[in-house]
Amino acid sequence: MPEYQLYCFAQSGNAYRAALMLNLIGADWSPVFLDFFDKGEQRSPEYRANVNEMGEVPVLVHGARKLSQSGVILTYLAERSGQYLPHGEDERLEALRWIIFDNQKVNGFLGPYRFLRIFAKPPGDPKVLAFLKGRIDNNLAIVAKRLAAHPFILGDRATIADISLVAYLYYPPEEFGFDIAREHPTIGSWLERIRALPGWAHPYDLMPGHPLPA
Ligand SMILES: N[C@@H](CCC(=O)N[C@@H](CS)C(=O)NCC(=O)O)C(=O)O
Repeated sequence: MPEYQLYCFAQSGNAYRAALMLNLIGADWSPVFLDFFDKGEQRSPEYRANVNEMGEVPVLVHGARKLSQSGVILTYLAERSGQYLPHGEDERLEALRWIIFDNQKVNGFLGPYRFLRIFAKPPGDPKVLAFLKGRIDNNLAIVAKRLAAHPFILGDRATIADISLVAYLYYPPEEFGFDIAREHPTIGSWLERIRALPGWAHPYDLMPGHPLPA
């Protein structure tokens, strides 16, 4: 049995943060497929009772521990491995600041936008999509500006703040209907720097469940 198990599915950028981190640190891990789209397993009483009361992925299982919230999982893995770890109080707080901004306002809007656009049946109301797109454009511009001044979010090296922020950004542009890397060249080159890290893999190659059955 691998040291870590991760409840996840291929289309989840929230889970990708944890899967990518496990791969980048060279952890011994295996995915546990959660059937989100067909069975809605995350909403079952069993899942809520035994895996995650919040009804979400990712969940990282490590021995007797079950951790949810990707920011918590990233912190745990960085502290245990010493990799992608912010150093000192200032960096730690700065990483937390970007992780919260990401969860709430960057990928926190991008994930539901993509879901409502391509997975929801029926698709989301155009007015809701337009609202989300406005927020996304504003918040991606904030990230792009930051990356104009630094190769990575905290400075010269990649940390868990970067791994959090890439959550949905490697999924194909057709899924969003706009090309984030092309619209924001500093984000595009940052994504290439992260793609070059040893252990990087695409979400559709790292987690089970892609493609979805027709
Ligand atoms: N802030 C959480 C977000 C987790 C999340 O929203 N995961 C989605 C999958 S991408 C989920 O499981 N949603 C449950 C549902 O919609 O029922 C994290 O970063 O771990």
